[in-house]
Amino acid sequence: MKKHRTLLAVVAGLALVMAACAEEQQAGGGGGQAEAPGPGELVTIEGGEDMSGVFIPKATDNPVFDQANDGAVEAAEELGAEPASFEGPPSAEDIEGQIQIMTNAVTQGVDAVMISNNAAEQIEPAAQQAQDAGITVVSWDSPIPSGADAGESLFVAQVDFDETGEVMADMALDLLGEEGGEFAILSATPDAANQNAWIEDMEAALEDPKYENLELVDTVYGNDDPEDSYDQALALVDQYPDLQLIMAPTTVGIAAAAEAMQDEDLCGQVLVSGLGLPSDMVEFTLNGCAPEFALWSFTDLGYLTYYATYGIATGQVQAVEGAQFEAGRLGEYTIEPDPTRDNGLRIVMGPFTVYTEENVEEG
Ligand code: RAM
Repeated sequence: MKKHRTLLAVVAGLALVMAACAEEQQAGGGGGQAEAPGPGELVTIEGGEDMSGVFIPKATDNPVFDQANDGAVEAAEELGAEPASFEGPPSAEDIEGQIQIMTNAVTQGVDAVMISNNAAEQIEPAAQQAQDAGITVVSWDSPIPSGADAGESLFVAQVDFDETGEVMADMALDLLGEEGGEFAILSATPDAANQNAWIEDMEAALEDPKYENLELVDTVYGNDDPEDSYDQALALVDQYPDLQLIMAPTTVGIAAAAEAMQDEDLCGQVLVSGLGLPSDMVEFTLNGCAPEFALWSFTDLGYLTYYATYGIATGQVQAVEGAQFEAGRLGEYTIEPDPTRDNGLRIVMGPFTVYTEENVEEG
């Protein structure tokens, strides 16, 4: 009996040692070579390996993308890797320019590309080519519509896209009150996957009877260009004399629309809301032209994007549903199917911050 027990203890001990060894191997001790842990096992992404990458914004003339790049550089430094090169077209209208940068990255043979897609489906052949060449393709801010079917491993969503419509509808209701009124959307470029998803979500949210007095009269595009957006805002006011609100789900559009309303002394008549950078909006929030708007941290978005991409490119994280990892100071994330696309995976950063005169100065 005693002999049996000793034997059992030895066998059990051996099994434990073997399990521990297997776990150590899985945890990526061998860097990119080791098999990444499967879903359900939390991976702490660790530095030590280099990763060459390109961080591609919609355009380089938009300060939110500089903030995102600052976050990506912070993450690279933390992980001891070379920061990705920040390359984008000079303006958001230059869609061809963005596609060309993705294609060049394939020629350069980098390890990873991180893109805020401004070219809708037109980016897909280049993204697929990148993945075929062994490059990790991660989108952030604005996804690749066909996701995994077009070479994308993961989309780093700033917020839950299915919440954006309601957040905007709620701000419109807050500003116009129960009696509602006419409002119009001033968007970015017509091919921006993020804005198009948010607009679609807002249209769906408006079906709720609580928003029945909010009447969406038009959607126009200012191309994330301050002048175009300014002109589009004025054109809306000319075309719709009863317009009470311009909802701009773009940091460029909202600031331009608020400036246009201020310049024309229209602030009391036509309010402006949407997604804005607090530093751009502070003056318009305090003077009542844009009393309420929302956003998230672009610095954190860039930081999280770099971490997730690094985890995938170095083989520490598998880009599969259920994979869990810890991304430095932002904590834990789980990869899940993206409900806004047919075949894409996402992680959601969140949350929104809603800004009013109470907090816009701290933003
Ligand atoms: C602009 C860009 C960006 C979007 C924000 C809200 O800066 O279009 O993609 O996320 O607005």
